[in-house]
Amino acid sequence: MTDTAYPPISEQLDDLEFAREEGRRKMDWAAQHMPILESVREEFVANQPFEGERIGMAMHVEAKTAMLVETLAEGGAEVAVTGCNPLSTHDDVSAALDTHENITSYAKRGVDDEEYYAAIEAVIAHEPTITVDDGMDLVAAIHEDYPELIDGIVGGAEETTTGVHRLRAMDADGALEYPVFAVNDTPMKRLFDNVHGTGESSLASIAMTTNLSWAGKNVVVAGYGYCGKGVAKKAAGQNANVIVTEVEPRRALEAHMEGYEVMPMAEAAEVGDVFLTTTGNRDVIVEEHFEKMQDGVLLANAGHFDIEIDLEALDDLAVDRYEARDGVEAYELEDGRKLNVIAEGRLVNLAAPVSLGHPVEVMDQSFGVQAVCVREMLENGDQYDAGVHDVPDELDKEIAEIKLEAEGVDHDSLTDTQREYMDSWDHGT
Ligand code: RBV
Repeated sequence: MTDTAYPPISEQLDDLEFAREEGRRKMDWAAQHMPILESVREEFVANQPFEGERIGMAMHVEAKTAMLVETLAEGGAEVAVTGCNPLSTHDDVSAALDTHENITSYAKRGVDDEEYYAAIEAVIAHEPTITVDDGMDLVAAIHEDYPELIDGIVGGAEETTTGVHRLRAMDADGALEYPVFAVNDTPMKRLFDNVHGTGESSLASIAMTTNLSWAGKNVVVAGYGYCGKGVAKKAAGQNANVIVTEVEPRRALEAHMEGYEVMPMAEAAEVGDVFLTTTGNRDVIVEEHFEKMQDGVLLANAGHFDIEIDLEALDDLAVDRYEARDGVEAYELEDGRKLNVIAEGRLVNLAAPVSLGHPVEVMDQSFGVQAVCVREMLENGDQYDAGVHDVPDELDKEIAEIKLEAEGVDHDSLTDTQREYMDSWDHGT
């Protein structure tokens, strides 16, 4: 079944040698700032925990992800990888990965829907025993089109909020037929990747793409989950006036008590200068909002899929449409207002031409958890039934300890007396 119609990246690029060198240079830089993966990799190289396994991956194929892919391959796995977003792949990194004897990379930037899914199928044709997803496209394609492979799959791991959300819905329907770790839901992922990673990289990508300032702007953050919190905090730190929209009453209250303005999108639409969606839901900014927006606003999305801003409706309203800058599409309305959409409404921190994804340090943490989850699934897979599983807390702590040690940060431990106290119920006043 490994004979696939869709070719690896090495067969798709003109100047392959140059691409490989550039990709390797990006990976070398990332590697210098990824002490967790370095430590895990040393362990994997010594113990070869993945020998004989085939790992299928659909992730944002850029330099940091490449270090995860290599770490798994160095641990003995045969890895087939493709992208999880049509615009987030770095072709040079994909090409550099594809030179590894244990790795085949199908990821390519700018693919259309057909090529995107052909590449997913090419990964599946390797008959993976483990899947690592960012957004659940691999799990979905296997269940829908290749159910005969499920028996051979030990388990999987899922990187992102949207993927875990989809998996839980699938699990609730009784449709998920192998175990998958919810990597996104660990403290090491949520508290750092979702908050700091999304916050820093989304704002940096928008600033670099537009060359505009945050100071004094009204920045509307849709959704106050972990990602929204990060975006709001970092925007406030850049001297923006932050407005939050939220549907969940406790989160709305939390944003209010953090000092942000909270209001419905219908009101925020009138005053916002920049709109950034982080909800994971569809139709967050729609026609009635476009109609009220000021001339020149920026619209961007930091959620996994490009469904939060209704671009079809915006296109219908527009009398003209043109590329105002690299990564910025201006939609001109009948009354002359221009609304600027960044990165086609796709995951802005990865999909704009200048985007580099989350900072290296946070991805080291997230991918450290991914790596030990794959190890756990292979060592103890029989302990996990089909369905979504929380990552064992000890694994998450293991990654935190490696990072603290690398940073030279020492911390306290419980004494025996303290541990006993915390475990008992009979201490009163
Ligand atoms: N993400 N990956 C990167 N490789 O540069 N940046 C962000 C990268 C992940 C992040 O963990 C998030 O959960 C997911 O992308 C959304 O698709």
